[in-house]
Amino acid sequence: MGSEWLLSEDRSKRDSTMALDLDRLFRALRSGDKRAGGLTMSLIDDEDPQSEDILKRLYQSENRALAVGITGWPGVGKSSLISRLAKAFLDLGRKVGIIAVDPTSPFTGGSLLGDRIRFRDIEGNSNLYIRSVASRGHHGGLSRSARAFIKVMEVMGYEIVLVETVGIGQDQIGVSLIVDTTVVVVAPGLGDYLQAIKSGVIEIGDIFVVNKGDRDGADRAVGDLQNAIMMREKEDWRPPVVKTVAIESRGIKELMVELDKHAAYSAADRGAQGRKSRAAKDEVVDAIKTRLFDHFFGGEGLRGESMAEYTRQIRERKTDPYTVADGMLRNKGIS
Ligand SMILES: Nc1nc2c(ncn2[C@@H]2O[C@H](COP(=O)(O)OP(=O)(O)O)[C@@H](O)[C@H]2O)c(=O)[nH]1
Ligand SMILES: [Mg+2]
Repeated sequence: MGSEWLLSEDRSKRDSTMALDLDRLFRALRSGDKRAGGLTMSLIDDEDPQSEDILKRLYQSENRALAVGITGWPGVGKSSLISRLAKAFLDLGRKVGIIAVDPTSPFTGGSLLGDRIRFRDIEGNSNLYIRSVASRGHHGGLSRSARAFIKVMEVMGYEIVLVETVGIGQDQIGVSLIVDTTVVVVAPGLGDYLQAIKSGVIEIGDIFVVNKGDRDGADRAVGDLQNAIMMREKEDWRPPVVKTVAIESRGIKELMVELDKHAAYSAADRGAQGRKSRAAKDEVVDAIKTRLFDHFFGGEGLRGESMAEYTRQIRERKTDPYTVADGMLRNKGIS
């Protein structure tokens, strides 16, 4: 078997009639081969026919990575913080993965290689692996791909995986279910942190960071957050608030200490295990949905000719989506 396509992320080189040798792929992954990692993640992102077999194998790995979600609004300093954290872990000799779910992240675009001085001392480090989640696929959100990417990095021997996500909403909540620790980052000014308090983000944070601690209002933000956390339902883990100045690498050690504490706590905690169970249940439901969807549409997706006709009728208000769905299910002998 030729190896060009195995070692290339250029899928067009792959003969579509030839199945990928998964034993070989996983040997390459376990040896830490980044090209094999890139190929595996692309196959998953593209929902390749072999991606489920790949996912099954990923779950058999005994390697474990600590996955940390870093979340918050654009501009609060997530990427800066991640680069500093990555640097600190790399200095300790750890293998660090970064997954950018944020499409605007400098990790995903050319600016990573541009003039952003904060990345200069980590990029190119052989113990660092950066990937972005490219597509939502049609079967799951970004969190589905991100979860698989964490597992790929785990198999490759990465010990810490930092996942950058932006904004709030389903994807954000989804991401908090697939990581071990969720760090919510806010910044003083602009009312960012007050928005966080109002929007329910408080509920998903295991650790809070007030970044841009060099700015006015940072201490007030810490206090406000602490108060908001007090209002949370009582639990054994009291989320700490850490003040950082990412651009000066200040507060990074303190954040690492809290990450360590939380890792130790959640390894033993029933609440954290409950969250993992919920995440596992979501995955089973996802898998069932995918199977039902594929079975129902027979690979045609929503592109079929009759679908075009239905959507026209819905647009023209001659029918509605619910009646169409009922009709389609009846045609297939379901319901
Ligand atoms: N003053 C100050 N600026 C910061 C700090 N951390 C990041 N920034 C700046 O804030 C901007 C946004 O940072 P970035 O990491 O891209 O934020 P992200 O969108 O949350 O990933 C950049 O111009 C950073 O240089 C900090 O601690 N203090
Ligand atoms: Mg960013």
